[in-house]
Amino acid sequence: MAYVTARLLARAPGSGRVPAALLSASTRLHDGPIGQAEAAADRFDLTAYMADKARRVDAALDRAVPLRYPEQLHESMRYSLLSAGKRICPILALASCELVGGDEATAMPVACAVEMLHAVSLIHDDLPCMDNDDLRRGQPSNHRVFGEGTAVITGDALIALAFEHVAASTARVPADRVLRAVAEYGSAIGSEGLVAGQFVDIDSEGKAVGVGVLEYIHLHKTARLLEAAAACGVMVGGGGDAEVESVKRYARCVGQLFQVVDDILDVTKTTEELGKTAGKDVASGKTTYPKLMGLEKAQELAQTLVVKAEAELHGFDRVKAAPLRHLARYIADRQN
Ligand code: GRG
Repeated sequence: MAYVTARLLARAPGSGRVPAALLSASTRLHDGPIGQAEAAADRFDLTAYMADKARRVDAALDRAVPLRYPEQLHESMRYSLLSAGKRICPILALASCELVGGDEATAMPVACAVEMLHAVSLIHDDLPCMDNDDLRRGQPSNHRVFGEGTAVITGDALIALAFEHVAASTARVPADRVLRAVAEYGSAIGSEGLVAGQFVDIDSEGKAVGVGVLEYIHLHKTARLLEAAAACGVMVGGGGDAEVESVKRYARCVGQLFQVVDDILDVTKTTEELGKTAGKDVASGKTTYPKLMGLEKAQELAQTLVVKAEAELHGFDRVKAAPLRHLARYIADRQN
């Protein structure tokens, strides 16, 4: 989706980076000349940042789930949790903590917890009674390796561990903040969060749904967990209520953006370019943004969501906000 940044940010041809001088007014904190640190923030290397954070999250997840008795259950937990994902939720938690001046170690337990919850949602989503998918992250899905019963209780164990991990491993954070983070994750995955999105999705199968229902599904299935990750990062990092609300609105835009882009790629890319079956949504009759509003309007919606996401970061330090600003652009620009 190069057109998103091309139109929004007037990216210099061939540079692959956004020169500070070319940033649109909406992405600037102030109208004066920007300083060296801010110019560096605009040249931010998101790929290196994400690789570095993902490596540390993986090491922390590895420590959080040692292979102990009963071995097969813990092997199953580790199989899904440590498989190669993008780690967007945990990175969002760490970046949000650092946005408000907290350090990485403080947010690592909430970062690990959100990846555990994300892993549960993928394990359960792949089950024959749900999406019935045999492949996940390029390897056989959990139930194909460990069996359906083990896949279900692996999810149960990971949910319990996620909450235990936040409560027991978050260090040097006032207890009321940890408690708020626990409540945030509970609300994010519950019957008005992720589970609600999944329920409405299943319930809508085979029915003609409008934009309102489509949006409800994506805001609950995808955006809600991202919102919670960002919110918990700010909570343990010492941020105030207004900062929590800003990052939640940012993450909500990013979550919706992720889905709009997914739908657009399905109809604009080949199977080779995507690395998964292109045109699957159309073939299965799935309701998508391009189907409901047309490709051009869906592309406009993606652009609007990037602008809205970035606008939520305007009140924060530009340098500290660089990872989140570039993450939104990365999600808009991804090609597969
Ligand atoms: C109680 C946690 C819990 C869940 C039960 C099954 C279920 C309810 C919800 C399913 C939610 C679901 C599968 C949402 C999709 C979210 C999403 C955008 C997944 C795509 O993730 P990738 O492929 O992730 O971008 P990785 O981590 O592989 O990079």
